[in-house]
Amino acid sequence: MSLVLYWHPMSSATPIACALAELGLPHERVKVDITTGEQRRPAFLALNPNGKVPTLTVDGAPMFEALAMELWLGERYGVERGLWPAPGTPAQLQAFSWCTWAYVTYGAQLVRLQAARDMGTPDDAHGRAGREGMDQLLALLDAHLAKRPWMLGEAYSLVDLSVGSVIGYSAYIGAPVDQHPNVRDWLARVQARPAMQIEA
Ligand SMILES: N[C@@H](CCC(=O)N[C@@H](CS)C(=O)NCC(=O)O)C(=O)O
Repeated sequence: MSLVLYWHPMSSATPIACALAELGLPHERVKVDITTGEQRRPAFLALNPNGKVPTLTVDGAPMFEALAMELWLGERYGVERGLWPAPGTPAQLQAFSWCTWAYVTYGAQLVRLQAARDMGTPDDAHGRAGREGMDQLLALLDAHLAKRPWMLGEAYSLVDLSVGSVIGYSAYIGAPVDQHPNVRDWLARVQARPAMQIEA
């Protein structure tokens, strides 16, 4: 199967590049310079009408949205590598739930802070509300991680990579995890994985 990742450094494509590395999957990388508008070229829009990275092609067939790629990579390649739960197990239900939680529920708070930052007013009402919303969700995550070392239990999985990528980015833009020691320690372990060190 041929995989091509369209990416830009330090972007939403980064977790996908890391997941491909964690899975040890051979693939081609095509850099799309989103600072010069390459993402709006017709050839790229034909792959992803949103004009965004990441975009992944699988034997030439395109897919978009990082969350969709993470779930698909887990299902397609993760199970056989011990990095994703087997179909039909309770752990698989948790995998879908937590990855979606990170991108959708936590992500909804994250974008409020991101928007405030982009406006140059990270401490305005939106920024504060976003940070508060994330803090409440981090408390929930902290309670989850108090009972298990990794998101799904005793073993690292791509769920840690997905959730950790979102939480790591939010910490980077100003929603620290220091008040949540289980999250803080888990995030450090996730970020120490060799696959997270690649240039992406
Ligand atoms: N929800 C999308 C977000 C993708 C996204 O916002 N990508 C940004 C880079 S972080 C992008 O390509 N921006 C280019 C643009 O908006 O023109 C996903 O998860 O794939």
